[in-house]
Amino acid sequence: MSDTQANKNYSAENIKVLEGLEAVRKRPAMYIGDVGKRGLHHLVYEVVDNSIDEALAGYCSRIIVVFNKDGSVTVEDNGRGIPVDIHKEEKKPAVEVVMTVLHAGGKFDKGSYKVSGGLHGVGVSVVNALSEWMWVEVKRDGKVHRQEYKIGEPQTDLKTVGTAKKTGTKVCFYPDNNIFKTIGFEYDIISERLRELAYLNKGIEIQLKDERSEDGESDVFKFKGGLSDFVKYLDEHNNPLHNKIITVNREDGEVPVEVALRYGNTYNDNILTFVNNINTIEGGTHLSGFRSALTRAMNNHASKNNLIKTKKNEKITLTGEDFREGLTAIVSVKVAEPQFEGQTKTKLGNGDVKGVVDKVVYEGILDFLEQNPSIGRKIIEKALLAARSRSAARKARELIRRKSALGGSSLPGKLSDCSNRDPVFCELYLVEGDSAGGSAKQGRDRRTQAILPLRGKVINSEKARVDKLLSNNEVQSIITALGAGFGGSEDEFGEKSPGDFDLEKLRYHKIIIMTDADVDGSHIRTLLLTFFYRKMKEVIDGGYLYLALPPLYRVSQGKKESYAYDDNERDLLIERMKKDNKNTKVGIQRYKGLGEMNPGQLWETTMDPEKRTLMKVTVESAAEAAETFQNLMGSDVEARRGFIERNAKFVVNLDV
Ligand code: 0RA
Repeated sequence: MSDTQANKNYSAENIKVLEGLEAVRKRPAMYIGDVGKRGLHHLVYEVVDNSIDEALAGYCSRIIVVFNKDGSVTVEDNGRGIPVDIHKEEKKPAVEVVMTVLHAGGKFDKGSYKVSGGLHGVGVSVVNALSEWMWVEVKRDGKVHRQEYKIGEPQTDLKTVGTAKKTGTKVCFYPDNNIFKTIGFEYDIISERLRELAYLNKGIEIQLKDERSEDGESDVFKFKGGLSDFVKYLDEHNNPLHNKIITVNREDGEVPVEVALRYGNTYNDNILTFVNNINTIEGGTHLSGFRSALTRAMNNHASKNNLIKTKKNEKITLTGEDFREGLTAIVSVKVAEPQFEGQTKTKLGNGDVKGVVDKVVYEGILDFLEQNPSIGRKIIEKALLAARSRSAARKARELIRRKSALGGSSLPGKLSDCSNRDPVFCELYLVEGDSAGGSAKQGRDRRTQAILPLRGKVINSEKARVDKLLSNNEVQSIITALGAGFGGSEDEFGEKSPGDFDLEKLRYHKIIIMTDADVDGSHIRTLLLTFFYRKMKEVIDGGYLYLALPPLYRVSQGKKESYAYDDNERDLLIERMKKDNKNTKVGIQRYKGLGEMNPGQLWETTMDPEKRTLMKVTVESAAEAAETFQNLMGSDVEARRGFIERNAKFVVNLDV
């Protein structure tokens, strides 16, 4: 502790501050989600969010983020600078209060859209408390003011350290190694988010520089087109149905709504929704409003202009699903007091937002289509095609349903089912290939573990229309084995009709994807994740989908053998075996495929509930898998392989 501070009597405020910081350090996950990679990167977002707020208030045009050589991160903006005058209640410079008092951000609320209770917006003091060291420099009133901290505690009073012509805020922090599992920032994670922020807040320049190495990367994100540019970016690999992007931007009323959308040649939709710049992956009331408005506006436009031309005896109603086929859309709203719900607190709950978004988007789309009738015509034509294929799909689904209803042999022939009938205890292994399937079948606990070997190609759910998807043998087997049906159209509230997919009927409460640890394996895993994400998201939401984690190596010494699940572990095992005798022969076998293990080994390493590690698939990771495939569309096979190899890593990032 510095002299100045030691000489001071501890005031009630000081004690309050220390208790606050202590609480953060004791339960960091409560404030930043977790202490893994995600939580670590969250620190940067937290700091950047403050600068974004300043930009949204109209005072800041540029934000610079730097990964420094020493492992710290600097975030600098050209805003007004955090105020430095003495805070009346705390009797300290306002900047010190912001940096050290939990939730002090609110006291300086500029009436903008601060996020309360959501993922972000916990305040920069949380970052400070979780940093080995941190400093802030404020350029304001012609001076540079500086203060330094260690694990959230000021090391000196706020000092003047120079003169300044301009204004701005610069903070630098070094995350605490004792709190975080890892303190290595990943360029790609931060750059993706900064790019997103630059799209969502058009015109703001956000720079990112990696100065940790000589040839470090750098980016400058600044998008005049905002959400339109975002749609173009997401659409990069698709052929657009129309060039011009449909935009809605209505600032009036309590809830500013911004929407950009375009149709492409794909069959799924890609609707990203944001509330106060936070990606609401679980959707919510703004998404409901958008979906309802889209369907109504399109149908209204179609009937007004007599665009639904049917063949004789054909009856077609265009549903929301038809208007979402091939749709890329961004919905961004600002809500003063957002209520976040759902598993990951990324679902907007504010009821009034639905009506606002619905009204604004309905009017906006209708206006656009009236001014661009040729685009309207193309969209309605595409929706008609979608409706016709939906009807074909319904017939295919009926066929599957009828097949399964035909008495005893309802389950797929290649399924080796388990004997237990209580889904809670039952597991289904989706296994790549017949030989691994055979080993799994022999090695399993047949009471609770069912095996479904996947022989043929699993179709890419990202690329195929539903009717085609349902004619794929592997997809059919999975659907019948799970026993919960398939599909059914959601209405704008996200509700399904009876008789379609029903989670209650699911025959297994653990569905485990078990693939080889090679490129083909990761390909199949991605295809399966994409299928579940696109077509049975309920299974992921329910927490029923898992990845098996087979070992990569067998390390043996005489009769002793151990398994390693990554290179690090392998090296540790070798080291341990060689500890007593440097010349000991250690055998290393790299498993390329599950088929190289005998049934006993497969059981012991990958299937035994007592010993195995399963990774639960999260919606985020599955979404990432689906995205991977979107990027693959249209590219050639070689490029595709390269892409898969480079992206196979995402599996490692899954939550355990
Ligand atoms: C409160 C009031 C004012 C500015 C800020 C906060 C501010 C905070 C941060 C955090 C990072 N960069 C920032 N820039 C500004 C404005 C007070 C005034 O000048 O009237």
